[in-house]
Amino acid sequence: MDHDNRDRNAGSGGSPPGKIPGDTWADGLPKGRRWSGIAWSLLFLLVPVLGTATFVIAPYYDHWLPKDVSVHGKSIDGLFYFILVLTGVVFLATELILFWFMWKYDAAASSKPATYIHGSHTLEVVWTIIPAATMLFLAIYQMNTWADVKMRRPRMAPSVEVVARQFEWRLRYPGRDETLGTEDDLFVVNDLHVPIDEDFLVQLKSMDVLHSFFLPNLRVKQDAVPGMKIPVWFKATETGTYDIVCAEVCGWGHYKMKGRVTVESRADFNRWLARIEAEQKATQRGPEEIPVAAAD
Ligand SMILES: [Cu+2]
Repeated sequence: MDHDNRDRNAGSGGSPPGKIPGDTWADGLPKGRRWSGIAWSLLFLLVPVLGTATFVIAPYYDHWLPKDVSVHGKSIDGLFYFILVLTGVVFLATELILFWFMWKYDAAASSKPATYIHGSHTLEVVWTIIPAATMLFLAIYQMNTWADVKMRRPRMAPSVEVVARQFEWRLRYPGRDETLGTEDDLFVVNDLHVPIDEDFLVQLKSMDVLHSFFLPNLRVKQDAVPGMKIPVWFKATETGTYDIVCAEVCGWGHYKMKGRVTVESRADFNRWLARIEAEQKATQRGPEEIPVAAAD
């Protein structure tokens, strides 16, 4: 290490890099140094290689985006891939340059001391403007998708009210009167049913803490905030049963806060609603059956 410092200091101190007899920059270093330089370069090369390999292999092991079964999912996935390619190219370029510099300018392999410069004003302006322009472009480019998913709400009454609570999803369907908050409302837990090819509007609430209503296959993710009624909408395009998960650590039981969403035809959906209605009626006691408290 002494050798390093001596030569570096010589390089930066204005005096010409003095050559100490029998002790040149490379000769004086122990042999192991060269191998450690190679090892470190290759170790850093592993980052882009393994990073890329992970992304290439992941889809084959089903560790990739879940199947998209929503109308707006296509544009969300498109944005995701676009940003992934953009950042991926920058990531690969910087990692490969890092590797190349470590390899080429390995102290043990080079006889020249480091040159000190004061940087380049032009270069700094360029590498500030390019990312800033890219971010601005992305901000504008994604606006329409954002508006579709979060701003252009379908004009309709809520199809269901979803109330998140530790640690379940309480669902409330408007009954036959199609109005929430009336006597014929239907109550279900963790089992959301949705008719296919129809706009579906959820009124999202939280009973206790912050939760996040996440339907991966429908590309829906929205925080549930106590004290707020938040509209969430989507249109499902494929029948099947998919996950509902909570995407916000909300307490000890967060991991088990999951439900399922069943996308089905309008006829099946109506049949299911009728069944829920019948079950609910069967378990509800009429006013005459409620026992009157015995007088003391
Ligand atoms: Cu939660």
